Amino acid sequence: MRGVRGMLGRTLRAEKELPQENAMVLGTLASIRSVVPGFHVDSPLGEEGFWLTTEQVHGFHCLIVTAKADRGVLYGVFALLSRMARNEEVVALNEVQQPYAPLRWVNQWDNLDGGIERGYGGRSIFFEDGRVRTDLTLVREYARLLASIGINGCAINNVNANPRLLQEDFLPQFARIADAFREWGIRIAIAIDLSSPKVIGGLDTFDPLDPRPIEWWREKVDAIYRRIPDFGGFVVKADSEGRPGPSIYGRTPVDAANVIASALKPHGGIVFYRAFVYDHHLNWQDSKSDRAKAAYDTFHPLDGKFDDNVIIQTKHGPIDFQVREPVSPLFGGLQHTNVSIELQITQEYTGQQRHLCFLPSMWKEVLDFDLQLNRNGTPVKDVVSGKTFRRSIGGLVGVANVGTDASWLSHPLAMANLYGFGRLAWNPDLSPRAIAEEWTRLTFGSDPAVVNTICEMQVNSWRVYESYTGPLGAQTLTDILGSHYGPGVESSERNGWGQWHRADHEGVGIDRTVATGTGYVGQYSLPVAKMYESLESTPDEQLLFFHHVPYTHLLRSGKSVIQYIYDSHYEGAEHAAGNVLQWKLLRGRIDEPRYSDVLARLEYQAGHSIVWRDAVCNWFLRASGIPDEKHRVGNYPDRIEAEAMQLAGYSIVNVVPRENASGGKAIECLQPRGCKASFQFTRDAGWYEIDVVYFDQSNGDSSFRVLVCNQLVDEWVANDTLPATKIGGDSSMRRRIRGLALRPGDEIRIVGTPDMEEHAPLDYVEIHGLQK
Ligand code: GCV
Repeated sequence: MRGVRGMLGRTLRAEKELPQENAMVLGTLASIRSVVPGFHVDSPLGEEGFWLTTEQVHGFHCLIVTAKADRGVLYGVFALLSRMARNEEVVALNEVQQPYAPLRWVNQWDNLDGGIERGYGGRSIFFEDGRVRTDLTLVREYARLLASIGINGCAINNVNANPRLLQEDFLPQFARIADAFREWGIRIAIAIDLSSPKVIGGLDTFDPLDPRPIEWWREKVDAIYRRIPDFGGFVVKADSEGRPGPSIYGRTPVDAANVIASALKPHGGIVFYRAFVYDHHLNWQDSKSDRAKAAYDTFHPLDGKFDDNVIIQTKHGPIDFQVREPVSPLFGGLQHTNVSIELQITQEYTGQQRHLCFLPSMWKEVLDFDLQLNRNGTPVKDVVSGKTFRRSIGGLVGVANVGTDASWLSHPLAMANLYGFGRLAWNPDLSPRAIAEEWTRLTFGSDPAVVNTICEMQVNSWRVYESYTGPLGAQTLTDILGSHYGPGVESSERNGWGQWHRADHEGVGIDRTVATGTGYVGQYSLPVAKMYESLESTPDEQLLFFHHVPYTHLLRSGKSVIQYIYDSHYEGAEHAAGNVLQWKLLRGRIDEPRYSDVLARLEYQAGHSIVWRDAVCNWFLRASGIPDEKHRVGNYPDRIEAEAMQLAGYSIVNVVPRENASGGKAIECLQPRGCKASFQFTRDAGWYEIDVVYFDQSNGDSSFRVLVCNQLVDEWVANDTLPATKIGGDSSMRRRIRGLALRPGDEIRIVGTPDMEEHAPLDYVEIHGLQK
């Protein structure tokens, strides 16, 4: 009713009996059979599948949505509404759909204080000030949204769980969330801290084999089910990144998971035990130590020992949601255990919803990857859905991290990732393009120019992002010790969190072969291992993940690795700039608020891709000593460095790492009343655009004014909320001043006024001539 009213502005009449006129008939098979004797389905319907059909009933044309159970009817109704919204035929329907995977869950990493770990779409919709929110309107909206894409479960809190969540007073609060979700066929789960029996239970141990914690978990779980009879279960992050776990007592994940599983079992609950277990104090000097091996090394020996209501939830790659990783070998290493694949919808390492990065393109490759475990072909999608090894449960889990932001994930185009996750969990055989097209039509309407432009931008965007942040399998070359956002090539080396690229003066990449490297390759099935063991058969896009090669190594294209690194960064940045132009062609075809919002984000991305390009290329130029054949890297003829300007009040600072500012330096103003940086324009008279590259930290709102020959041409306040409290690649920003008539000798002056910890920092100015 609500969907039709929202789309067509018509209010349908709801009746419990069949009317004597044309109608839409919604109901389970049993209820429809009771009013339409002889009604039967041609193909069998699973528990959550549905059938959309049309029939003459008592001489009237009826559109029937039916399923074995209510949840299937709900999914059928959403499928029908989706067709209507996309202007598709609904008159002569005959369509049966079944979900591919039984578990189609999202996880939220929400904290009790209302923050969201790795969340970029505002505050938590579930929690504020240490409690569940009083107003759960957004939770109900979210539940509806999730149901519309076939999601059937949601874990509502951060896997870095607060033990307080299991205290008595939280139960009634969770019950309210569960009530809101239940209406839409979604079960809730909570992430738990394994030390809870000790931290909040008053016991002196949480040893999973001690009878007291065992009893504690049983009582806790029983209490939860008294309040929430359809409670889904627990998500467990243990022995990972400092979280307590069974290893403290010399116990294994099996010991811990099975204790909790047996408490949940009588109620039908599940334990999602995460395979993201690794040592973050690795000895980086040991060339054999390799974080990528950790999950397989820990869990493969335990295969077959987990209870049947335990699921091992494994990130899609062996590291951590990088822009490109190979598929985790653990999917092949657990043949007698339930598994689920964890995908990340929130764009932690893929641009944090400030960069466009359509992830279904990546997920589709992951799900289709053939692990070659038998001769029939064993794509990841079949392993995780339980089909390959005939497991009764299994599925896909997406870390969504939506927030209170009006568009849930902040970037209006990022919602295509949440949509795409749901659609792939339902049907992994959909193409990324089909998903992008469905989403665009549902979100922006069916204007072909709009649909084509947005689809094209979406389906290319993952590879574009990869091309300027981590090509050839180098993973995201970001600051892995901090924000996971801007460039930070050096940060992933020489520390215990794992090595990303082991680049030195001679070459780049990690040798993970069995013959000479870390041995990681040996965790795959023989045919897959054979492919990755050899340099020749490893796909170029994964090359540096598996092999250490000289910079001069030639790729299949005949290009050297170092030249590819340079070219791909330049091409990526050009593509990002091209997206701005493409988007501008849609002006007037999209409502103004969304048009402007997306435009501003694409412009920002185009600027930030230059920051990435320059940081990574200069880092590799310095490491390799091999110049760019096209003379771009390190040569910026249109650029005037801030440190080379005439400074009044401003002082020059060295930026660390040096690649994160042009020339390794920037200027800062410590004078409360402001500072000036100026230079003379020396080129021919004409029309120009000026890019002012400055830094916008989150700990102050500096202001800037730009004057040409004493005439104010632009002014702004640096008040964005980038993830940075210092000068660097995270905080770098670009302000474009268009259409300026400049003459030789003109003085261009920037006046910066600091605010709090942000000292009106400037990096450089770039001047672009406009064609006459
Ligand atoms: C919730 C990465 C993220 C962490 C996250 C962790 C995990 O390391 O940076 O924020 O913690 O993965 O998945 O547990």
